[in-house]
Amino acid sequence: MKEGTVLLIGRPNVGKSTFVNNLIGQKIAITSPKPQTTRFPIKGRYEDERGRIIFIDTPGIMGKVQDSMSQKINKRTFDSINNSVDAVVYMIDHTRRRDFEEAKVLGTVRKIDKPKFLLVNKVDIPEPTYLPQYTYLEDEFPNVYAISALENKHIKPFLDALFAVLPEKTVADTTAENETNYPLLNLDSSTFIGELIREKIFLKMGKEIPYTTAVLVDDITERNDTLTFIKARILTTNDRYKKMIIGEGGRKIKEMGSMARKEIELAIHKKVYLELTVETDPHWQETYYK
Ligand SMILES: Nc1nc2c(ncn2[C@@H]2O[C@H](COP(=O)(O)OP(=O)(O)OP(=O)(O)O)[C@@H](O)[C@H]2O)c(=O)[nH]1
Ligand SMILES: [Mg+2]
Repeated sequence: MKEGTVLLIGRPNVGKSTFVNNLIGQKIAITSPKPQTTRFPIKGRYEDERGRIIFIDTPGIMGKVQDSMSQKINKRTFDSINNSVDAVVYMIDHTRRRDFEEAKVLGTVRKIDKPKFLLVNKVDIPEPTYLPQYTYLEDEFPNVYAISALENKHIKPFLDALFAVLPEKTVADTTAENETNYPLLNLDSSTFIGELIREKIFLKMGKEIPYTTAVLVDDITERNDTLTFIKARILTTNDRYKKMIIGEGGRKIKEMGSMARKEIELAIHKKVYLELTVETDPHWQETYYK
């Protein structure tokens, strides 16, 4: 049996979280078309008859870091590169031009001395394609696989090659991490529920607003066998954004709350009452993203 830890790295938006969710067959990381949806490394376990792999989905590395928040998020990805990693998966999106940001990620990947795999994602999209801009990477990465994370297609040859480089499991390795939270390994339920709510903000609000927000889950109480009460707060940096998040007649927050509630209900197999509010806190980044 094999057992190993695999780091997934790439620019924002290339499809890293989509890939991990669809491979594992359960949503562990939120996804959206906006960059840096993922804010911290998330560990999920994949298992089959060959063994188990712990994938670490990381936040996309931002090229131009203008604010302290992206700087902190980038740092979390850099910090997740360490010796406990057995292999690295570098994911690119052929539908986007290679640019300064890609060069920054490639520079980071180059410094990692582990077996490396290049995944060319989104091959279900025929065009636009900038594939010719990336073919030079084939010299550097002997293992190149074109996949569709969204459709979970063409994954098998990659997985076969990945398992081949992972170490044989030793007896000492058998203490599995956090079995109860399988397959999601490093987020507690309130953080995960906060993430599901945050995803709806990324999906439903305009370009800038998601970056002014964080979600805090204050209470999860099982009222009875069938109903769970959840109280959560969206924090944003100013009153103008707060108004937009609430929307006319509370329509926007109701829509996002209802989407999140339905998803939480599916995840926990219970009815959920979600009390969702918005608060202005100009300093949440300093308080919650140290
Ligand atoms: N068509 C297509 N879209 C994809 C594919 N993989 C991901 N996407 C879409 O690309 C967008 C970004 O996907 P994510 O999984 O959030 O990307 P990420 O790399 O985790 O992004 P960050 O967390 O911001 O670093 C989402 O809208 C996905 O639905 C794919 O294989 N094909
Ligand atoms: Mg992500």
